Amino acid sequence: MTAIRNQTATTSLDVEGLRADFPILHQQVNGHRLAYLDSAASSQRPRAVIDAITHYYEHDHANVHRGVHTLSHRATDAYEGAREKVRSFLNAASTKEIVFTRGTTEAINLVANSLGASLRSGDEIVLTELEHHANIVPWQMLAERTGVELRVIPINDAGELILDDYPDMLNSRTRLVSVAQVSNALGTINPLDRILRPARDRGILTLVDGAQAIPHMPVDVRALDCDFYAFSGHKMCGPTGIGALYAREAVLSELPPWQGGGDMILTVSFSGTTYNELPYRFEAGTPNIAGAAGLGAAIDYLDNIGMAAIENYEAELLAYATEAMAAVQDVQLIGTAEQKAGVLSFNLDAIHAHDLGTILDHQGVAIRTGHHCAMPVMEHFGIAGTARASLAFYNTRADIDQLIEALQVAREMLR
Ligand code: 7TS
Repeated sequence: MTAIRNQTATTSLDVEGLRADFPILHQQVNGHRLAYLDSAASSQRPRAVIDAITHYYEHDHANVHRGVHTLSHRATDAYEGAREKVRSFLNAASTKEIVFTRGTTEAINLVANSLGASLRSGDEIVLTELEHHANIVPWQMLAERTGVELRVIPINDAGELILDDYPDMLNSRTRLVSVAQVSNALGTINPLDRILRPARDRGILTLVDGAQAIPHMPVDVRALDCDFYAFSGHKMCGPTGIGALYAREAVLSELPPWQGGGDMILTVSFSGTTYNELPYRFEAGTPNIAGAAGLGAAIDYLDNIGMAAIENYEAELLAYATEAMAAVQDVQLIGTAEQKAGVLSFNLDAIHAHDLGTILDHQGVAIRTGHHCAMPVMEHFGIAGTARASLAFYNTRADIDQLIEALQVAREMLR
């Protein structure tokens, strides 16, 4: 760990030192230095996270919660210790409010099933046009089962939510407002205060999809005053297959479980079953213990750098990248919101995004191409997909320069 904790300064990140913590970044890909610009899909992991997982399996593994032996205690400590780290990272009031899930997708499906059990035909759920499919399809499936209706806040051509009519969309039938904090396809940072407060004022529940926010900025669920907050570990330097749902205790305690099995019960008999206390009622079966240990290490790592410092550094890098992109002839930037996180979605003239991605890969530049699981966004812009470069704190201007050079090569090749 080389960076010094710093919550305010803008240029204090020792990025080269931080990069040294990430073994995967130091390799040649297709004969070139690797420029990894796909962190919105999945970030990379520092040595500390890899070591935490290895340490767990080499020293501490056993099943959690039910053993009397030492290893089971250690495994339980690793798992519950990670829950406390998540609580602290989100500033939640209690670990009872932190449910481990496979990630954002499972967290949203949990809410769609558990909250969904009490929704009826004619109830309404408000989403936005810029959601990832993970915050659309579970609600469509619920709509098919129950007849709930989905209302959608539209976006403008900069990729910003149009909130003029939003307060009027809320009515006595609205049960939930579910919205991304940051768009994965466009990078737009949504004005959550303008979305959550009108809902809270009317007693409507709110869910924030934090998948693209939590790796890039400080998050405080009590300051946001949301009822649910969903995120994935693998986008914030943690392992795949682990994430969490924050749920306000007063809300979660009223919800029925959605999966049944071991660990989520107190007693089981054929005459009836009683459920465990929070949050275990929502964690059926043997959980991803090693994943939680890795996520805990990722949180320690990010905390040590400081999320405010990360946010400031990435904002500078985004400004640099946006300016550099604008100078490349024939590039159309998709998503030009005033408030943006480190995502550059673009098309290069008539070149198919997949072809562009392949040519860039041949030059060591890793970006993502396609609809980014946000097909309604693509529909809005009348395009099939985009090429998307996405930033993390371990990216540098050298990565951006390599991207720009590779784009120039692609332009020459495909003209
Ligand atoms: N919500 C948002 C805003 C996302 O960006 C993603 C994943 C998800 C939910 C789902 O997260 P998961 O960890 O459960 O899969 N986004 C992306 C992406 O932009 N490219 O690949 C995955």
